[in-house]
Amino acid sequence: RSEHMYLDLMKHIRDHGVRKEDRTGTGTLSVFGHQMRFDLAEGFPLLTTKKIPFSLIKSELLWFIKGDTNIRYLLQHKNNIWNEWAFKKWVEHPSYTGPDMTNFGIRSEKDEAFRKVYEEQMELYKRRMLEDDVFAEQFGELGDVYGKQWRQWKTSRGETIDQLKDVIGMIRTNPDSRRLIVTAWNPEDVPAMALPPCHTLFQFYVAEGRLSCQLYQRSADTFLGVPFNIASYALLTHLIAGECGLQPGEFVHTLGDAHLYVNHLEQVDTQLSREPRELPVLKLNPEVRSVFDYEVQDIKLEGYNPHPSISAPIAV
Ligand code: UFP
Repeated sequence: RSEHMYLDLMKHIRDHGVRKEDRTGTGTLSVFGHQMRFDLAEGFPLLTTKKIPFSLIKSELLWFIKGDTNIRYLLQHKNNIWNEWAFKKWVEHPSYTGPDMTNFGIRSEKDEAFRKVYEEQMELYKRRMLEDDVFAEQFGELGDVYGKQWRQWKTSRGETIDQLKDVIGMIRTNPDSRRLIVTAWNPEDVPAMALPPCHTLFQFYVAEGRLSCQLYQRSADTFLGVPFNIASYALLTHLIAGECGLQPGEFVHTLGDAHLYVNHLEQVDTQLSREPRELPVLKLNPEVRSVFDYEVQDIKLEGYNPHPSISAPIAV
């Protein structure tokens, strides 16, 4: 069953991972090179051994697909997962005159008084992002994120490549192609990026009327990040299969540095003690013809009945 692919990986890293220091200073157990396969006909691979907020996965993926790189769309959908990145740009800008927010991530974890001030500033920022068009345009923009790489890849000749649209066209016209690839990794941009793409590259494959997708993920926070990543690419595969008149096949998830942060190990044990339940089923609005036209209400899950969520600190 699908979910065991994931649970077995966590168990494997916990029992056999090597202790490895990392950029965030947290410390990890890590393995290099691992592959999971999810047959999408079995059900939608959203974990049931802990509750995962599917609405966040949905609005983030639609945001990528639209080629949007401004967090305003996410805020309008009550999705806060990219806020810190945009907020950082705002508080480092000369026109920001509020209290000093240097290193707000680490400081708000250690200093309760600062945390209050930070949360207040973040609320102000979010409100202004939603109410002030000019402010939103300038200070909600993240620049080089997936939406840009997928839909508006800039070439050295000043042209723009719409990788997602092109790959959908190729799936339709030349499904046997072995070149059905979208890449987010641009070596020219990487040195200047705060967070170089974790989902580095994905490839589609068509056989027997089914569309499969394989993702190469260079770095995988197995407890917190990977459950989101699996569901996001499974959803993308469903949407594109629908547009191309194909059935969803497999999602193949290939990981580079697959790690568990050492401050997640207790949570991992809790999750591993739980029994997976029936997977939910994805329901797409059949009226929507193109992946570019979906809105959040066109995508629904039925029969999602997970164990409770398990909270864990995120390493930044
Ligand atoms: N990470 C994920 N999935 C994601 C994402 C980040 O697992 O979709 F955006 C994790 C991987 C790693 C950290 O723990 O975030 C990125 O750090 P680094 O760039 O040092 O690999």
